[in-house]
Amino acid sequence: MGYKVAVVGATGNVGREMLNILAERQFPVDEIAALASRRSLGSECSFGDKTLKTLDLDTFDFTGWDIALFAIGSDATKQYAPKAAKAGCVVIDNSSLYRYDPDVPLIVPEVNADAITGYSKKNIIANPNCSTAQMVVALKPLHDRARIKRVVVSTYQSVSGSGKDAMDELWNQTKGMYVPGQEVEPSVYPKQIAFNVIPHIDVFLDDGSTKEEWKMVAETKKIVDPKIKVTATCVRVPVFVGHSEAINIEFEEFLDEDEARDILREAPGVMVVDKRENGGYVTPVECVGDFATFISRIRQDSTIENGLNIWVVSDNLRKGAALNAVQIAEVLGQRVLKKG
Ligand code: 2RA
Repeated sequence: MGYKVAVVGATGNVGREMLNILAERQFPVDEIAALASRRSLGSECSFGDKTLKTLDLDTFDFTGWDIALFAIGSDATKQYAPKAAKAGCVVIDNSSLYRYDPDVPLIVPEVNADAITGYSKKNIIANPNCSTAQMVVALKPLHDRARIKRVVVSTYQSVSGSGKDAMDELWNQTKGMYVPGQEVEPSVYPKQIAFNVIPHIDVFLDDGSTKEEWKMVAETKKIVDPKIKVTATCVRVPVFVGHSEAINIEFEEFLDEDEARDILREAPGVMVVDKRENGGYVTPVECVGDFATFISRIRQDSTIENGLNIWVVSDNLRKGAALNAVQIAEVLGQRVLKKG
């Protein structure tokens, strides 16, 4: 016996990946519903070798459904998630709406799966921001060995994190650079993204950081350890899929780079690719479609007493969103709902 699972926002980048990954990982599904807004009604999406017709989220009754994976914006989530939760369907939400709610667990299964027991307060579980997910998978095993004091991270985030329109903008703007008369002005982004990088993701806050940077700080503290100091610079780069991060870590005690590498090789969800030679590291184009969080360039930071630098790359639509949500559903099924 399996679960009745709804994917809300089934026609978006993340929603489609949720359906793909539910099928790839053979999640025990008895019935699947692909839900979308009225404007996407009737469109089709794949679930393994099946084709699903999208259903209207606005009129859908979640009564009797076990799990709803939400992949829509915070405003729409605010309207529909409580309705699903109240009907007894456990919501796993990819938006930022509930991530900082003390009554909602924020889960990366490789890091804090035990926190899932807190789901019953609101019948909602939050999925972290994509740039946070891959970082905490890398930090947690090192933190368990040599308590982390401080993290300085620079991200190189692909345009798929902004949605399909952003991917189209990168594609058309790049083409337009070579075809006179087909230039494409910035619209999704404030500045040109083709052959350029933009040090601005989400809105600016009063202290000069952006909300994306604030999310990495707040979510790392909630998922790993509130005592860890984090400072982030989040940058959009002309890559279609795959977020990369240069992470500098300061520990309470010295951690040798070789021991760090051995720890990461054994860590759940991690694939270490780290050779000090041409190509001995992972780049975004190589992570697309993979489940792993790849870690390269592991090396001491000798400018501080207990420092380490690492390079972390992962498919932002998978570990950064859809895969993590499905993994949460797996933990929920195994530890709580116990069907299937
Ligand atoms: C981004 N992390 O990359 C944000 C939302 N997915 O745009």
